[in-house]
Amino acid sequence: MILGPAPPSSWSCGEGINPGKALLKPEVLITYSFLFLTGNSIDPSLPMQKMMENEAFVSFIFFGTLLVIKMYAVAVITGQVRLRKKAFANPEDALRHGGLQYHREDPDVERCRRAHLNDMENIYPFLFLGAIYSLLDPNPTVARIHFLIFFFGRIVHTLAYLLKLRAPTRSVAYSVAQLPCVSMALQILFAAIKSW
Ligand SMILES: N[C@@H](CCC(=O)N[C@@H](CS)C(=O)NCC(=O)O)C(=O)O
Repeated sequence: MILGPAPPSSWSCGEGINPGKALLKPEVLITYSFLFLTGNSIDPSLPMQKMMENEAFVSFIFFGTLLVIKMYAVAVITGQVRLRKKAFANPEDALRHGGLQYHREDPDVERCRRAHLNDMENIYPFLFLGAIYSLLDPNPTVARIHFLIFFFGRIVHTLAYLLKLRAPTRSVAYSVAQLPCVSMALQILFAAIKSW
């Protein structure tokens, strides 16, 4: 059942620095908490609801979030390798774990850091391109193929980096993951030019 009220005009948080106005108005919070607790669906004209009806966007959210979690995993692994190899980035950490001599670099830690840096160079742009591309109303299957290729390319890239797999495994994974990004970038540019 569609029960929701008209989308509130105060839904946005961008009302500037005005101490008289709440960032998110209490009546909005109360209304939506009520709808949530009573199990009633909210008005499908709400932007977020609309977004979640976009199959391509839902696929993008799914794979994008998995890749963000993968990046967190690399960060955790980096910390574990630091502890195991006793190679700390800061003197206070080294002091806590045996002495200042452990304030040093280690090739395995640096490898983890390079994997993470490469993720930042590639996954951050993907999060931008994928979001915009999804809003162009692409064929959901084609969109999912784009996201899947990028996702598996980046997973293999990380595995190849951390497990020191034989070259050119990492480079091939990197290149394969770039393909859907180039495709999405071109489609976004064409769409932008068309509606210029
Ligand atoms: N910033 C990258 C740009 C090119 C790139 O991302 N290459 C891939 C495939 S060879 C890579 O895994 N580079 C290793 C890295 O970024 O640490 C680099 O310096 O290599």
